[in-house]
Amino acid sequence: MENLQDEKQRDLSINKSDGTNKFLTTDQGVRINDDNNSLKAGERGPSLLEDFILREKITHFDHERIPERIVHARGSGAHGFFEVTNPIPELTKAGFLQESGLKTPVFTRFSTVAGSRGSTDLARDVRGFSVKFYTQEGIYDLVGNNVPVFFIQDAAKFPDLIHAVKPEPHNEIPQAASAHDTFWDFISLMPESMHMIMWVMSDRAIPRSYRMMEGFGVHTFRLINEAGESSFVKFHWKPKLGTHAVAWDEAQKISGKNPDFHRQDLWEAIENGNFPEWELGVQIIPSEDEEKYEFDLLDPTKLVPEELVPVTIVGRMVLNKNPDNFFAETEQIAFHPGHVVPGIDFSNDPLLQGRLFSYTDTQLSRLGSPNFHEIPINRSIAPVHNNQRDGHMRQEINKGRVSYHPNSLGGGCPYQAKIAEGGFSSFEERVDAHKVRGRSESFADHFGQAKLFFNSQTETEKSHIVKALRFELGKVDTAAIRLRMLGLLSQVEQDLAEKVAIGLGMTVPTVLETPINHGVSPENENGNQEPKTVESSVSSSDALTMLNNPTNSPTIASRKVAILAADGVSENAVANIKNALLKEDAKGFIIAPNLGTILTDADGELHVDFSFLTASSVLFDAVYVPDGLGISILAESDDVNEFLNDAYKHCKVIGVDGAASALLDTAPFASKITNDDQGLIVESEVSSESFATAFIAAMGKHRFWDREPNLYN
Ligand code: HDE
Repeated sequence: MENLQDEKQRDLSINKSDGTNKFLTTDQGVRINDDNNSLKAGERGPSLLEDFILREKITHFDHERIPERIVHARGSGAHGFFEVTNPIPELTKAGFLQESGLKTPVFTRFSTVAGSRGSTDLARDVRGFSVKFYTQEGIYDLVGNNVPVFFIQDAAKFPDLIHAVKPEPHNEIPQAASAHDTFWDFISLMPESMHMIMWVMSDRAIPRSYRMMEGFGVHTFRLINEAGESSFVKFHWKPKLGTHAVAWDEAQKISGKNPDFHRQDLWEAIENGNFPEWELGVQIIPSEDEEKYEFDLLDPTKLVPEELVPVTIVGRMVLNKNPDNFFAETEQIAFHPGHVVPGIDFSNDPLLQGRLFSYTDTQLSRLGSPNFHEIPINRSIAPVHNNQRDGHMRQEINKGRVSYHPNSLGGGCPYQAKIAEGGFSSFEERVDAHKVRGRSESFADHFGQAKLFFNSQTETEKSHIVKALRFELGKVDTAAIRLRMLGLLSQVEQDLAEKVAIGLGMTVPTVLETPINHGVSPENENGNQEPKTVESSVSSSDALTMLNNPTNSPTIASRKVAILAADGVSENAVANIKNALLKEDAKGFIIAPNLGTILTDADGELHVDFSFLTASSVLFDAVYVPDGLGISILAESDDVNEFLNDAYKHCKVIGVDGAASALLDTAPFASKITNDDQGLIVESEVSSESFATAFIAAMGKHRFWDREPNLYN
């Protein structure tokens, strides 16, 4: 197989345009002499309809927008490549997984689900994680999320779920938030969503960065090998930077200070050469093990614990190029879980089956034509020849009189490929069944894995789930909905329900109000089961936590440190930390009362990156206040106190040396500081190497959540 790493860029270059040193023209190529004035009958007279230049410009502008995605409208993407590190030819014949070192171009888009295109990146929400592989055998799309399970079991409920979570229809409130009555009304009647709810109420739903999220294919898919044998597979993306989150209070503040936080983070990391990277892993379940587990592989509300089936790494993805044009690439890209190549196939997961219909259908209204595959970002680098013809905005000029098959006039071309020639053939699964509108009994467990998830969390993470639920349900006006939710939560864990109830000023109901819809309506006889709990055969799994997650590493690469300073700051101290950070690929930014420069204690000048007005603790990973004569100015600043207070509250590393140590005595949180807080790096000696080492090591731990019980009680 030929290495295709740059093939997609070469393909895109055909459509790229750059106006540098070129004349301004109309869309018809006529050079424009005056782009500032419309054609008028006299300088003060009415404009003339004849002005084709004005009409063309305004008409194009009037039609610039296309409908945003019905879900996942808000997103950001980048180009990169996928490289095979551990080929699996025995499992799949997919060409892009065959040879070690083989590189395939990709475009990856991350997104939130509920918000509009202009909504905040830091909403509490699932994140989309979609990868388009431009393989030599055609397009393969892995359209996943950063959570391995989903809210519902059957595609029929998807429009209901999305209607419930989107802003309420009468007043279009709230934007990009699940904390409102309609969402929780629906959830409280859908016990099958409880496992997903645990994930969405956890810090997975407020990632620190797109670069620090896991990705999951969610459904069980099939791999097919050359011999036509099938195994089931679950796909995993494991981030090189580990899996990290922000605090909920922080997320809300970021939404105000920089709603583009994740978009900017991805963009800047790539511009700075800190290319985001993930490993692609597979969990393989042999066909004969299909019914081996206490959960059904076809049920998308279940995961396969890594303790039962380990994840095998097969390759890595690196994102190394930002798009040239957001609309042309990130907005017009069209993913579809049904875009598969020979060697990959579907399972009968009823959610996946519904998705296989939805994605082409939605592109027809979003992109406006069945020719969306011709849009440069969607174009396959494998040759495309068929008898599909015409339609809005058709680009291709198909030659000849033949547009049907079979034909003799065209010599039978384009001709079908035999399986040995790479022709796609579906896995020949035997299906012998009655046609039913129903659900399998094996889908009836709605609480077993919700319990597994909750019980796998650290105490800190459990407390964050409790607080998230208090927040979300606290925004629900209808008491009956809150009560139903407490009942469902008690099925996951009594202690969880009781703690949430305290925050709501309610008590957990002892008699469960039977949820009226658990996948089947009472009138329907087909598979009408009560929701139940099936104990998971795994009692706890570190892969499900963020804090004990095996993907985590102490790297601080690409992290940002705020250096608070004023005139008289120690030049050595600043240089010491900045250099130490640079060695770790992290960066320090000077934040001072005003933009411009500040004077150092050595009469030098330091460039100021942000003023107190434009910066905020929530936009940085850690804070450092260096020694200096200006500490008294900082001590009196409300902005500095708020900065430090937020950093402390969000459990970030705070470093102070020399005279700056005094700031901790006057800080609003001074009385809460404990002696064993390893996130506070205090040093009387200025510019010491050990200070920088300790500061960086502490940053590698990400956050010091042990502070929290003291903060909130
Ligand atoms: Fe999607 N989903 N979805 N979804 N989804 C869309 O397709 C849909 C589901 C996911 O960056 C839409 O092109 C149905 C699960 C991502 O462009 C639409 C069902 C998972 C993206 C659609 C699901 C996803 C979408 C809207 C239930 C995780 C963004 C725009 C049967 C595995 C892709 C579009 C991008 C987008 C339908 C459930 C992931 C309407 C009907 C489960 C990451 O077709």
